Amino acid sequence: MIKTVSTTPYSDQKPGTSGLRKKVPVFQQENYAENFIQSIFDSLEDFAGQTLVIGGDGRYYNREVIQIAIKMAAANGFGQVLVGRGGILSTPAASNVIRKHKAFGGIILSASHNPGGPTEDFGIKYNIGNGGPAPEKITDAIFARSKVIDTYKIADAADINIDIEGTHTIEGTKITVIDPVADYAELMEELFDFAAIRAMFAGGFRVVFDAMSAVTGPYAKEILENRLGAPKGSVLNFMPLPDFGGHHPDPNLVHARALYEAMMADDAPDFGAASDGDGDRNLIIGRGIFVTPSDSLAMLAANAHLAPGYSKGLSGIARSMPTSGAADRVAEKLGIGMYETPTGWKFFGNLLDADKVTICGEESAGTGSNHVREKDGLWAVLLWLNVLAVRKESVLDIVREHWAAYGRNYYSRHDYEEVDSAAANGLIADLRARLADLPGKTFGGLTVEKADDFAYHDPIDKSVSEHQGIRILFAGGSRIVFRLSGTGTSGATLRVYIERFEPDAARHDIETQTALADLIAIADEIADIKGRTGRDAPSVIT
Ligand code: G16
Repeated sequence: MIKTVSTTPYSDQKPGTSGLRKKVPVFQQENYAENFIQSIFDSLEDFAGQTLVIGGDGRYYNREVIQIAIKMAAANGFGQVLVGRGGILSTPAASNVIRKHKAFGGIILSASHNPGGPTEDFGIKYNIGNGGPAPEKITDAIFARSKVIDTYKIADAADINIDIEGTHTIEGTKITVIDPVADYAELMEELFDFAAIRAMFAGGFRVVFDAMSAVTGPYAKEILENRLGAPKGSVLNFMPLPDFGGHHPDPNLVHARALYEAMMADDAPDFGAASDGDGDRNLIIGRGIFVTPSDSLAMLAANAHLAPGYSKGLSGIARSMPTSGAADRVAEKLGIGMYETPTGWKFFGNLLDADKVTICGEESAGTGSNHVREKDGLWAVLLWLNVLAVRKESVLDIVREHWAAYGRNYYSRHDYEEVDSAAANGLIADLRARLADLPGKTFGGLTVEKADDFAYHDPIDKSVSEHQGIRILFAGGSRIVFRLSGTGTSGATLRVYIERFEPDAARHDIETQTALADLIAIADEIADIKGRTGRDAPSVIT
């Protein structure tokens, strides 16, 4: 039986950078998840009889919402639902399943790198038929609908057993529980030279991958250990846990500190990597060298032709605006297009669909390609391994050679988390009001050349996205960007992105914060960060 349930709207269901993210108790309010899921369905057209993919990163509350989403998809007329076994699908794997099975779209339950647990974070996002996050046109429609919704539809059926692969029927809708890893592992085998990587491992190359008790564990075990022959134990923390073992499943130098320390030791493995809660972010560390996400994008773009899936070369590269300009130099040398988009993977979808770009990346530890429409942590790890297997050089040597050839973009992001929202909004509003006065002014010996509030004009669908970050560009190529995160769940997070270009190879060995010290001081002077936030130092430096 299909029930139509009366409900009242919530006013706070506005999707952020990547879907709706809130604390678990918020999602546990009466009809909260149901309202949002129905608002998604009400914003879509012509999906009767089509396929919907449902999966999540296994965090606390995943299983409950998986059952709700299945029953609501059945009640709303989808013909088929594909759900990952155990309710698990990494974000890139979900994107792949949507594309491979020609689904209408997918619902992904994740709050990415945010912590999980009864009082921590949960999230729901909708991906469209190309496998990518819904564009703003759709997320705006979902939010508008959520503000007036008065009923939702749900099948009055028993929970299905999502822990065993098989097929069920609810109200005429076929529900198939699928292996979450198989399709994804098969795709990786098509893209990369598994024989070369296997030979490298057999020759004693040591890899360590920290799955951070999150969703990539089963994927990394299957691919790195079972298919590529890395020794058992190469994948750490491989059991997905609802609370990620009490940690932040965020692969950065703060939350993956132990991996970083291990990789800086004299007897470090050759290659260290980690992924986040839902498997779309990556951390890359060679013995003695952390590769910043911006550099990793540039280096992967410069070497991608060494992997079978990219042997024909790249059509173009895209990066989010706050990501460093390192990839721009690679695009220039290759003579291919370079696109600068707002923060948010959804902005890459049109460029990928139109084959304007093959590889995309963001400073926030996301890299990916046209193989799916999400960033992909394990993909980045495998592309690095493929490059290392072919070049037979260390990560450190590859990084140094790259800087020598292209110059080095010193780069760091300073985050001020859980800042008072009014103070953070005030800081940005004040900068915005002063943009016209900044050019020509000198701070610490650096002259502002240009200052603006980044706006993106999508070259494919002609949509315009404004207010995407305050950019202050200095003569000589240095840059400071200020923006507020769209993924936090309490207060505001101020992100300050700092970049300096250094062409001289003799000056490529300076510690990053030291190399950027003058710009860091200028950022505080221009925006009065300490005064406005009351913080002496950032909460996280990456
Ligand atoms: C999401 C988006 C990314 C974005 C990141 C940080 O990643 O998909 O495109 O760069 O958030 O966004 P913000 O600076 O607004 O917090 P994820 O891994 O959280 O899904």
